[in-house]
Amino acid sequence: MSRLSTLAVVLASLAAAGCGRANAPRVGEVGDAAEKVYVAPGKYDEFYAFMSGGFDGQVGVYGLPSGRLLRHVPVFSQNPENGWGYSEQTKAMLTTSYGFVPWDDAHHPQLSQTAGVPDGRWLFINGNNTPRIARLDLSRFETEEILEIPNSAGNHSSPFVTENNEYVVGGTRFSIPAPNRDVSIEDYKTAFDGVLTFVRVDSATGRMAIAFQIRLPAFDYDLAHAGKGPSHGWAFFTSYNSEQGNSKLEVNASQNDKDYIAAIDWKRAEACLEQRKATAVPARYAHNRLGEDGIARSEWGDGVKMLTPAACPGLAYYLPTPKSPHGVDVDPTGEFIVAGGKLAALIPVHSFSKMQKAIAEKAFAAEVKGIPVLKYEATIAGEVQNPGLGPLHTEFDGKGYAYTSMFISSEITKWSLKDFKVVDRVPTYYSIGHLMIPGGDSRKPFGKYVVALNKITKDRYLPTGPELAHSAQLYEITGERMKLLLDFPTIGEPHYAQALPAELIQDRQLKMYPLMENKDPYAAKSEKTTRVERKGNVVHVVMTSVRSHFMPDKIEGIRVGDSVYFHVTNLEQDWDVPHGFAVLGANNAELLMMPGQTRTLVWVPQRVGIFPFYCTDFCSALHQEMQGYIRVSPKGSNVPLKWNSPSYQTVAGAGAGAGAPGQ
Ligand code: K7E
Ligand code: CUA
Repeated sequence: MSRLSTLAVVLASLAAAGCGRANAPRVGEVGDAAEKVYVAPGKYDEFYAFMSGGFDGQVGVYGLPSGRLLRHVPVFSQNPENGWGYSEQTKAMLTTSYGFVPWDDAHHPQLSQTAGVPDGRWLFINGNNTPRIARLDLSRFETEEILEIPNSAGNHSSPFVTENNEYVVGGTRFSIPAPNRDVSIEDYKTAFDGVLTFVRVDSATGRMAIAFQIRLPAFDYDLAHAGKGPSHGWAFFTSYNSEQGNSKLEVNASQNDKDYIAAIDWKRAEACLEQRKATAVPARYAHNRLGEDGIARSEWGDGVKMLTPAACPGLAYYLPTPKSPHGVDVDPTGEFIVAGGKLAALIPVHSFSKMQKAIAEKAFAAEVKGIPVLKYEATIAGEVQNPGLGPLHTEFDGKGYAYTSMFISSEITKWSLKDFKVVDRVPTYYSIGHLMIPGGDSRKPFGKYVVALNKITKDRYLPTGPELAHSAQLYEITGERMKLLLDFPTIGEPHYAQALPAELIQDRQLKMYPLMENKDPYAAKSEKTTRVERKGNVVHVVMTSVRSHFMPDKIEGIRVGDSVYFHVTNLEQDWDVPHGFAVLGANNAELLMMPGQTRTLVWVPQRVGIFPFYCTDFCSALHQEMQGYIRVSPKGSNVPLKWNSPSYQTVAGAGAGAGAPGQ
């Protein structure tokens, strides 16, 4: 594109983006928009939207079209709301080969799919800084499994799923030596690797396992999407820094006119694995799962199978793609592979069928470390001209249109998959990153809305000091023109998001944990089995909670320096009746127990005295009465262990004639 026309695009898009106030809807439109997002009291939203929390490491669940926050589900970060990562049962979920990591950065929620359509079973999301993939169960809105990804640094191109969750993928954004070792950064080109990861998902249980990795040249593997329909069996990863710079990437990685999309034939990979073409590479990685007893445990992986394109020809091809591409998105038919060339002033669209033909005809322009580079003209289906500036991500409405977020010119551009012509543009406030249409990366998008997930908020809400709530915007896409309906704030920085119709999951929600099936070894299924046990300086308090008391609620004989484990079981078998537990001087937060569930908190009393504990969740009219006392005596004291629950006489009082304290 000539300089002049680039300038014209810049000016046009600046005019389009303009200032928020000038683009506020007119009076007549306000009522119309309000009606479209209004969910009357007692009514439900039409869609669940799952938004990454970005640097907060969690998942925000919102209703659409209202934009109401329904839940904040903890994944990669400790969460004080429900003790995630603090309670003894959940701590192991945050175990990694680097130890306990209580905070990560999460970018891309991905709904599990059946036949290429979201099925509402699981949600996967990537841990970026400490490379991991998590799986959430959507009947409980709980993280069930977290798998660490070795040989990776910045698991950003992740965890995009194949049509039937055969795989969720990972890709390293920052190439590093694999296995990692002590080398000079100057040896980047020879000693560093760009490793992609394919993780198998068990179709019955969702359980993940690393199937294989692929060693590619040391570029930055940025985003991914799997093929579908005719392109099922392939996965596409964008890369930038094909210059292989190792510092000042801002300049050094922006030299080449084109970088690459890596097209991976994973069926070919499976064949090569079977032919034993992979080498075993040692790698230590954590695999954390919540067991049937609700307790998280870590297992350790000790190696991976590594494939290389040299040992497995036909495994990988590079598609030249202008200008440091970011997103890569496959349209619902599986034919078009759309890249977001973030520094380009056009949107390149590759054709899967042309790619197949180019491979068959060996239309290669070059080879990079054994990987054929296909000719740009041989795979390109078309370029969307003048879409705005800074294309990042594309979603589809299933009606023949694509919607691309334009970061620099701050807008969404709608274009036709028929002729790659722009048909509509609408400003976003401001600097849109990802965008999301319910089911918009699947074979059958649900359509109706597009949500802009913006990077900058500026003047959209009441100011709240230096940090402003992030800004999501909901647009209607049922007509020819996109129409802004609603701004709503989000928690953390949403990168990607996914949504699906509420009816796919709303009737499958777990309402309580069946108490009689509670397998926690310290569960008390009735007040009769509550007790306090001392083993050296470890004390187990096996306790129950029910409206509106704890059992026991009076404990003596605890000593300074003891490790006191409070195992609190919630005896309720009613929906939506959690109890909380907090004790004065506890250094690791509180507990929140769902009905039928046991959670455990460790408390090490540091001083003598009387320490109250209480329920933190307003559960009944007598919630304020839901409290108790613990007496802490000096180290070495001989104050006997006493508690006021039915077991006291039989367990501790045998022969001593001691009653429970002050029954
Ligand atoms: Cu574009 Cu991390 Cu998906 Cu953010 S990434 S915008
Ligand atoms: Cu239990 Cu408040």
